[in-house]
Amino acid sequence: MRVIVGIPSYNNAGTVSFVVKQAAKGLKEYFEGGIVVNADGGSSDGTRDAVLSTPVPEGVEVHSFVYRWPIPGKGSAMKELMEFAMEREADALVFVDSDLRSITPEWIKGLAGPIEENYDFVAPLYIRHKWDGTITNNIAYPMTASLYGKNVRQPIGGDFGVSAKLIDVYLEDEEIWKTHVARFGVDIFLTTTAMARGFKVVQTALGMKIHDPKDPAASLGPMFNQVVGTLFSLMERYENVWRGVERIEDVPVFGELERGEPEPVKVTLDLLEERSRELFAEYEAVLKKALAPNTFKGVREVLKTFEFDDRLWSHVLYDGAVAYRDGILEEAKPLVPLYFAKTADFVKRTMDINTLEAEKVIEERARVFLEEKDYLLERW
Ligand SMILES: Nc1nc2c(ncn2[C@@H]2O[C@H](COP(=O)(O)OP(=O)(O)OP(=O)(O)O)[C@@H](O)[C@H]2O)c(=O)[nH]1
Ligand SMILES: [Mg+2]
Repeated sequence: MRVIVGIPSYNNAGTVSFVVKQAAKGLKEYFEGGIVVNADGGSSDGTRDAVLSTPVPEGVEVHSFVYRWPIPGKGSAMKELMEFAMEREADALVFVDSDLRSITPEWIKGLAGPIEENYDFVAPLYIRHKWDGTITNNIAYPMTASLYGKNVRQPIGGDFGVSAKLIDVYLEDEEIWKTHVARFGVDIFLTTTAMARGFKVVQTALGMKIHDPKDPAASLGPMFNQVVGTLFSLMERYENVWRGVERIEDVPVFGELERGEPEPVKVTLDLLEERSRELFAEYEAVLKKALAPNTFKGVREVLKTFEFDDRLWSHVLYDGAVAYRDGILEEAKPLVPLYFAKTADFVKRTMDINTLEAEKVIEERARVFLEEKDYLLERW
């Protein structure tokens, strides 16, 4: 099987060489070689030099290019990595992030191996610190599971394996690459498209994910807007798929997930609450129009205590999706203060428990979202 590993990057000189090395080792060990290719967004810190000067085993080629697609973002890099993979007639393309510090050669086997067994989309399954991946845990996971009925725990993990057949579908409509999909919307686009179009989906156990994490209130606002905007637009497109889904089915897992407590991720609770209140005041008028009266009333109460139950949170996102469809919300951004509030609630609720125990809180959330799906169906 011809395997290519694609690495999007933007100013990752400090970490990318390690990723290239591990990827190259994985290709050599498990696939008799292959290509590692980097698509860079015009880094100024020498990222491309770091890629190209990494020593790799014989039989592995290393390439690096600056993507040409005019929208700067992770999605544009991934689009051109897919085009590269098609030109080279790859059977499987593996994406890995350039800020990973816990990647091993086995990740390449785990992400590409299932393609050999006729899967088309391989999602990562890793242990992440309870406060890493707050957009995943609060939104992408419960929404995707309850809408499309597949229990994929890391729908926007960033490290994926895809088949050539699926790449054709990702590249079929150029227009989509002019949206938030060109930025951080790309991960939810890849996962949702694979599910909604009926491709064979699997998860693969990768152990821990350790990367350069972000403190939510300080730097996750734009990412929220791009991920949630994409998720909402795809709801319009795949309405006929998710409408009929009434249960969440398990998705097979390749390999076995080890246990352990990952290194802690920093979350500034005060900043979350402060930014939540500030941004809520800024967007109050549009939120009043976008949310159902009861939901709006509920979130006003939330901002007093930062206790935010999953049922109300599901209504916020479901109302948000409807308002987005109707053009009342042109972007998902006005929901950012509520994401911060929900994250504050989660941080407080999980202050004294470990990552494994926090998992239960998140699984329960997906169950609540599914229960509340009737609410979405009524409003949609
Ligand atoms: N080419 C390119 N790559 C990017 C850009 N932004 C991010 N990336 C790459 O996309 C990958 C993921 O980006 P991160 O910033 O680590 O985001 P993340 O890990 O998904 O998000 P967090 O979980 O919030 O940390 C990394 O390999 C980045 O280098 C960009 O504008 N252009
Ligand atoms: Mg990262």
